[in-house]
Amino acid sequence: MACIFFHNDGAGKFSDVTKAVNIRSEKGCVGVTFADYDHDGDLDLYISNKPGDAGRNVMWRNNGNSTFTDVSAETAPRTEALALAWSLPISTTIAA
Ligand SMILES: [Ca+2]
Repeated sequence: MACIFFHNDGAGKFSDVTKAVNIRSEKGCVGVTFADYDHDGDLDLYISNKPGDAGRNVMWRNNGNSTFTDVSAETAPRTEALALAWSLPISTTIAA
């Protein structure tokens, strides 16, 4: 199953913006995780794909302009893991 990126219009409707945000949809998508890995204030995206011939897992950097860039080669180890957990640096403070 391909990943589809939906935009919430704020009025209860969603639209498919997968191509507009530059997310390449690979077959076998099984999970997604959002986090701000580079601490620039924009949520980045990690997509886990089905292991095997379905495709590789991909780390997408949020460019801050409604598009994403594949930064897997620079950031994420090549893995066939089905899920990803993010951790915050110990020095990070979470506002209540
Ligand atoms: Ca970010």
